[in-house]
Amino acid sequence: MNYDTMDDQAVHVAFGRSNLTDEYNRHMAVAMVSCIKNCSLPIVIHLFYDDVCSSENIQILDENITYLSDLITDLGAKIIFHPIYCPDFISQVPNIDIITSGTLMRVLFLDSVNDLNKIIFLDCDMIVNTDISVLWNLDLNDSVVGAVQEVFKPEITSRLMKKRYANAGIDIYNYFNAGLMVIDLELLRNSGISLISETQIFFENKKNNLPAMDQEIYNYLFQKSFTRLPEKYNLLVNLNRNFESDDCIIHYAGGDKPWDKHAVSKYDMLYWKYLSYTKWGKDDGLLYNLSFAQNVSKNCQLNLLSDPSALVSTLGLKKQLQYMYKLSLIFWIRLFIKDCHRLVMRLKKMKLK
Ligand SMILES: [Mn+2]
Repeated sequence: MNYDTMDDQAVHVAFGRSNLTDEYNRHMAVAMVSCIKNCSLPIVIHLFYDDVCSSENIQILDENITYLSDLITDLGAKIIFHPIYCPDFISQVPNIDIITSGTLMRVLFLDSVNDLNKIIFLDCDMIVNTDISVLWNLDLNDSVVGAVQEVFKPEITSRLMKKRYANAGIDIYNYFNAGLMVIDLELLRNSGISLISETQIFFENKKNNLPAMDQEIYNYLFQKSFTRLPEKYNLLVNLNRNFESDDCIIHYAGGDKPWDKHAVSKYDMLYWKYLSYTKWGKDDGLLYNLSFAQNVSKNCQLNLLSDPSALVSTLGLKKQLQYMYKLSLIFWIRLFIKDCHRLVMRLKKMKLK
């Protein structure tokens, strides 16, 4: 792999996918764009994906690679595609249909980046609404992994689950979310731990039906070499919608994804904001969701309006004017209602006199 001098100070960010031919490309592209738009250092994106592609999908794969490559390059960043060979045991992993081999790229990627000392792995259901270079430069205190602790509420955790975790050798009181991990690759290599064979052993020996597979392996292996990052670097918005700032990395983990429903919170709106920089931001069906969401969330309107270029490219000029017209209409109607109210009050006072 060739890096030029620019890459010496670059932030290296990674994503994993089982294939590059489904609609999750869109969500991943949005996450990538958000990352680049807010990063004050050069950025290199590593995309690890399952090398197997059916012959009828080869053309789609090529088109998608070209599109992603153009998108990222146009934004001034660099993207490196890493097709990954998945060992046979991966297809035997419990629930592999649901978690997909994309999630397991976190344990398969290491040999593809031999000349890299650090990487930040991100889920595709995340928005980086902060400068990720600050996170990149945080000290990990000689830990292999930097991650945000997941609040595992013992009172709602069933006995059975507690037992499963205990049997798997995982401490639920020191448990991190693997949606974002800063990984010290040098320390990882020096530790002598082979991620792939450890993963295989984990699945073969502990057929334990634990829910989030890659997360379980990473917790199992690195709980004792993990540094807690501030919550803002992996904000689980479906659990905490009252976080005071949107200067953070949003993670739509769990059921509610902004693209599944009409977005209502300021966090959901950020997805639409960054979508506008992609080709999907010109899709009418998606725009319906966006305009609905704009009517729902005022805060988010302000976010979008603070970046008019995003709005123009999303709505088009005509739609943007219609939108401004609606906003001003609401303003005048409000003013009218206020005046009526004042008039009524005056009349009441006159009556009293
Ligand atoms: Mn996730």
